[in-house]
Amino acid sequence: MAIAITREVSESLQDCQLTYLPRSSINLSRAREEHHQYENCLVRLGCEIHRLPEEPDLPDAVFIEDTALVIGELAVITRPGASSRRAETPSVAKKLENYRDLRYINPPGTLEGGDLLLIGRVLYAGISNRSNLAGIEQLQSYLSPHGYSIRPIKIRDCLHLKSAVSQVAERVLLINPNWVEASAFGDFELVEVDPSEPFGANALLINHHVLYPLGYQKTLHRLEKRGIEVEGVDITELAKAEGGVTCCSLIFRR
Ligand code: CIR
Repeated sequence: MAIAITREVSESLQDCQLTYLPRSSINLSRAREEHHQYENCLVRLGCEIHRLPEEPDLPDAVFIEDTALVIGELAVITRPGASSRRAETPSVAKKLENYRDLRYINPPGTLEGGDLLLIGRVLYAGISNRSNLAGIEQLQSYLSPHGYSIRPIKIRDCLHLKSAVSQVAERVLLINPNWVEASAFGDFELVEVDPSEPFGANALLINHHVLYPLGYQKTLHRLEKRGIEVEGVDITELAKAEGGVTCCSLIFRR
């Protein structure tokens, strides 16, 4: 069974980092309810939830994906490019040390998990405002000995690589081609987001099912037309904090 580490939504979520969206009022109790429904969905898809306690003073701590990369052989604790998020990592390291040997991204490297798309033994690593080449090179030094190859990719106009592209089936990616060069993924079949839904490229593939936000109906229909089975989740409030479905969990095999 897969483990999904999550973290309760912080009471200070309203003060989250925002890069591309204007600040709007977030309903905290609704955000918490969405998060619990998201966890329930992960349980239905075969995960065991390990929820870390709330970090009241760390607004973005619910977006736990950004703090680590877990692979079969080890876990890498990131160094978020957003300095307000660096205090999120120690509690994640403490949890992950029960399951994996840990490695750390050190200055001047920065890295956030939202920039990492792992498909088999190939890791696509977004070069973004949050993740730099120094961070990606450190990651490479930890992963290469285990047979992983790293492909750095520049993104534009979005927060993370996985805002622009994510995996929806073994050889199928969901992509917003305005935010990342589609040719970088030439080996894959690509489903494009509906042009009216630029934020719709973040999907979470788990056990052959895709968790996908209910807010992007046109793209959702494109996925269904392609024969991809979708579990819709409402993340309206979390999306106001620029959160998506991949970023609320760290999923790995025991
Ligand atoms: C941030 O800007 O860091 C948060 N407000 C949102 C992080 C979303 N993370 C992700 O998609 N991996």
